[in-house]
Amino acid sequence: MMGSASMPRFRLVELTEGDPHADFARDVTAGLASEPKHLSCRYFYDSEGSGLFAAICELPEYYLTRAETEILQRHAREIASVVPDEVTVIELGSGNAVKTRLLLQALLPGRQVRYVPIDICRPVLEESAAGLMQRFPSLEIFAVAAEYHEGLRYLRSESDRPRLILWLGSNIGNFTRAEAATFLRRIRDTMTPADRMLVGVDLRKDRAVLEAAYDDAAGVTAAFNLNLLARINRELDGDLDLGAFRHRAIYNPDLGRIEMYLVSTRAQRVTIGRLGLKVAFAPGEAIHTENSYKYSLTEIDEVSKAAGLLAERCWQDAEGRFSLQLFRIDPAAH
Ligand code: AVI
Repeated sequence: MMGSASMPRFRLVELTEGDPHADFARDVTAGLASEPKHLSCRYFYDSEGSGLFAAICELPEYYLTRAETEILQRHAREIASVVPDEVTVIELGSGNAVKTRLLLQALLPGRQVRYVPIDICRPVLEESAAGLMQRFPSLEIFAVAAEYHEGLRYLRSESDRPRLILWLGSNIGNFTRAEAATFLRRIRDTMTPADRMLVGVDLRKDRAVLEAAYDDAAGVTAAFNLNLLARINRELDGDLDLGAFRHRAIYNPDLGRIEMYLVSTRAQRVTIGRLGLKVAFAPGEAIHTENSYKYSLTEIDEVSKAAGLLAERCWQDAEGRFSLQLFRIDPAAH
């Protein structure tokens, strides 16, 4: 814990429901026994995977981070203008919080800000909090190491001041549209009329741009995807040969989503010692590891309406690749 004993500027709680290793073991068992095989993208983000994701955000092909940063650079002051003098900024999936700095920079002069980053990866939370505290000497940080649904429960308790809830980076894209509406509705049900929510959403666009963003020339996204198998080897005593799987990212325009797979390059049988499991792969057989949904403006409207939210403002980057939406609750919604 940092800060003075009487008034700590930094606190961290870890809200782990049950045993995360047991969840991983259970989901790997179920996912590899399924037809077709699948693994959840929530398991990408161990320390290794969080580092690889930070590297993805810097890639020339992964335009999402740059586009969202451009919008924040241009409009952070306008966003700050709707925020009261005392505010709690809650960020879901805060990661390294690089973009959040732009907002905090606009908010902090003249405001008392408590920042509540919620992220599954504790080391990332600790590192980003240390950087933010150095950069912003008056900032109070209460970090929450938790999954989204646990973090949501926490949102209810942080209600002594108006809140600005951040869900940036098109994290919404890793939910189906129905799940996104349900999740936003659950957040909405914690909001008062003074609260605002800022959501970053990646927009539908050309297949070539999308597929390059998820299959970069340097192979960082491939390494990010393959880290799931490396994680099975590390944590569950697997013997998967990473060289016998290749990364695949394809755009499905009907569903408006990028789909990521790990494809077995040959017939093989793998053993996962801690699970007492043997799994056979046919040549070309795929494990589905992630969906990343892209939105039209109409689809954003539909999901936000279903969640009982009203867009007070929305912005796009100059090339119209990404949208940032500032929501408040729709009092007329049921
Ligand atoms: C975290 N999430 C929004 C990223 C995305 O674009 O869907 C994860 C990612 N997967 C591959 N590249 C980035």
